[in-house]
Formats: sequence, structure tokens, C-alpha cells
Amino acid sequence: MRLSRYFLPVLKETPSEAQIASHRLMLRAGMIKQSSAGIYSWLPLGFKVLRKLENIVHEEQVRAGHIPLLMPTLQSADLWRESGRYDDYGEEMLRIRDRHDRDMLYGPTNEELITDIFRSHVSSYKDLPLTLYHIQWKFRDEIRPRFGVMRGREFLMKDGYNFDVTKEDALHAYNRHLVSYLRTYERMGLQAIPMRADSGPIGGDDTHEFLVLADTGESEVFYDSAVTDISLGERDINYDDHAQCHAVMKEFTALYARTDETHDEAEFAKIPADRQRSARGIEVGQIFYFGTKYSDPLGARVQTADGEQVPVHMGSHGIGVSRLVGAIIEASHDDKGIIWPEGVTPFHCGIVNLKQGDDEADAACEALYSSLTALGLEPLYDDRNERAGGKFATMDLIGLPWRITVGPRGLKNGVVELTSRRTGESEELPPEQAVEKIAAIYADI
Ligand code: 5CA
Repeated sequence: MRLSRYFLPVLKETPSEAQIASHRLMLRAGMIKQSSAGIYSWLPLGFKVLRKLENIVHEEQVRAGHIPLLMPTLQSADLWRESGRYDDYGEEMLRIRDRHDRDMLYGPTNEELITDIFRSHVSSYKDLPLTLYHIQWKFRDEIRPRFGVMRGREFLMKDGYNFDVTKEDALHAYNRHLVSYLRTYERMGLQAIPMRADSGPIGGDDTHEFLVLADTGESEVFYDSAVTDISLGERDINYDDHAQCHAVMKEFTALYARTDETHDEAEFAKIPADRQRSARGIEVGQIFYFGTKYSDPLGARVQTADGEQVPVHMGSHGIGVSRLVGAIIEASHDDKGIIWPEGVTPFHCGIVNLKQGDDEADAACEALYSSLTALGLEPLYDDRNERAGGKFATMDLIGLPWRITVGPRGLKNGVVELTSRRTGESEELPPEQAVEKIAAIYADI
């Protein structure tokens, strides 16, 4: 993309309404624009990141054996009356009446709708196990929407639902989700710690939230610092292997890590004193096992091998896709702007032309642009007629992990400059080598 033809409405001033870094930077970098309280338009740069996160979520879900579908945002109130949640859900549910005076609602979550799909089409144990998921906009009429996309009213969520004949299988689905979520967050360059949590209005027995540690997080958390030393890394996971998923789940949840609702001082005190931590965290996902809470009232049953009719065991699993954009920025920025992890960056690298209009500099930038593009990479070429200082400031603000700087002086010696946004370190090298280096960095991402 050439910046002269892109739509990147960066702001010079720091918007006064933004209280935390990610909100401020998303507005300044022209990623979002508020349309009303807690509701945002995603401008091109923000939309690109959102799509990248969605793709990672899809890939990891499919890898775990889960099946994508798409349910609507607007739902009929009748189903929610059947489950008993229409009245229970309270003020957070946006209720709408259609022209025929039918009660509708903008879905805050989809347990009812998915259970209805299930009961209409599945009746035998032979069709299970089954996990269906979608990535769809949700609406929760939060009393205090704030921090930009972190606590919005309209937000994008991946929500998945598993259906199993036995509790044992449903617990495997729980473990499988836990592992696939760890992998999802790691690909986004994040450490998200599973913490025992409270199930809130979704209900259920077992639940973990995934938290990214950040001073601006809304949740208070307590944990054993040893949990921050473990990661999935390159481990080969077989998602059908109950024992393996269980072992990984245990490994990641054995140490003390809880949100304030489930915090237990006596348990916490048993951790060696130098490892006790209390901090703040951003909740980027939550998984639930709730057994037959929805399948029972909604009549989602299957026939077992013995001919018996049993309600299915279910769980639901959510990832806050739009919130993650903010969470990644909270975890990765500096005074100058965002620093995107390679796995989610909107463009793979920036090209800064220090002397637009200079034949040699222009030609070198064009050549870099085509070589990178030919390799399947997406560069953002700042081809505007602007001062170098302004171009650097924009690149630093929007946070592309790599920048190639091209100027007449370097070209005389046959070199361009390759700079890491994260470390600020630069090296001079011939243009072809800069391209090779960037290609190598992204080769296994
Ligand atoms: N049905 C279950 C799981 S599918 C569910 O709704 N879970 S949830 O309530 O925990 O939401 C899942 C994730 O959505 C949360 O972990 C959080 O990351 C994100 N989320 C929840 N509320 C908001 C909000 N107001 N703004 C942005 N993201 C949110």
C-alpha cells in the first residue's frame, strides 16, 4: 500500500477522552472512530488488525477440530424465555421490538441460539462430539463503556459451544479449548494466563478466564509468579488426545492464579512469599463448562447407544477479538506509539523515502516495494512529500515492526537502513538483503 493513496487519518493531538494508552494510540493512529458511546467504526488500519486476529482465531479453532458457522446478531426473545434468561439477563441486554410487536434482542451471547440449532438437527450420540463456533458482533449495554474497544457496548467475540454425550467428553472439550486458546494468544505475541474465575451470568461449574497482565487492566488478579515462566512454544498438540490436553491444562492451571472473585487468602499464603503477586489484568477470553444448564430446559437431547434419551453436556468458550486489539497495544507500546508483534501487524514493514521526487530514491523504493510484494508481503510505502521527521513519527506511531529507510546518501553506497521498531536498532545493508531479512522474519509466522 502506498500511504499517499491510503486512508490513515492520524491525529496530532492526544485525544482528551482517552484514559489509557491503547485507547489513545488507537485514536491517534487512525484505527478507530467512536460513533456513539462504546460503539466504534473500524478505520482501515484498525480493521486490518482486527481481521488478522480473526484469522488467527479461525485457524486455531479449526486446528482444534471446531467448526465455524455464523449466527445472526438479532435474536428472538422467545428462545431466551425458554431458557429463563430473558428476565435474568437484566439491563445489559438491548431489547428491541420489531414492526409486528415481536420482542427481539441484540445477542449478548449465543447459548440459546446454538442450542436451538442443535436440538433441531442432532438427535443421536453418533453425531457427537461436536463443537460449533462463530465470530460475530455482540451487544452488551454496559453501564460504563470505557477504554475504547476494551469495554465497548458493541464488540466482536469468538464464541464456541461444545456438545458431548458424557461429562468426561465435555471436560475434554474444556481442556482442548484451554490449550487452543493458549496457542491463539501466543501467536498474537501475548502471554494470557488462565485463572480460575467466577462464572457470572453464563453460569456453570468450571470456568477459567485468560488474563493479560497490564496496569490498566480492569480485573484484580493474584498469582504465583511461576505461571509467567511457562509457555506452549512449539509443542506438538494432538487435540484428540484426552490425556495430553488434560496434562497441558493441569500444567497451566496447577499454580495459583485467580481473579479477585475467587481469590482465597489462605491458599495464596501457601505460595513462597517471593512468588506471591497481585496485579491487574485484561480479560481476553473465558471458557465455561456448564453441563446441562441449557440443554435441559431447551430440550437438547441425544439418544445414547443404549437407546436412552439424555441431555447433552455443554460448555461455551469466548475470545474478545476486538478487545484483544487494545490488549495487545497495552502490552506492547512505548512513548512514540504502538509496537505490533509480527503475528498481528497490519503491514509487514514500512518503507520511508527520505527524498521523495529524487529519481534514485524513488526507483529504489519502488524496487523494494515490488520485491516485497512479490514475496507475498505487504509493505506500507510512505511516498508522501513530507519531511523525514514527520514520516518517522507516523511510522513509530502506527508501530510496524520493521522499517526500511531509503535516502540518496545511503544509495550512493548501495545501502538502505533496516530498523527494528521494538529495539530501535538499525543496520545498513543492500536493498536485496533487507528484503531477504524481512522475508526470513515472516517465514515462520
Ligand atoms: N458465551 C460466553 C463464552 S462464549 C461468554 O459470553 N463469555 S464472556 O462473557 O466471558 O465474554 C467472552 C469475552 O468477550 C471476554 O473474555 C472478553 O474478552 C470479551 N468481552 C466481554 N465483554 C466485552 C465488552 N464489553 N467489550 C469488549 N469485549 C468484551
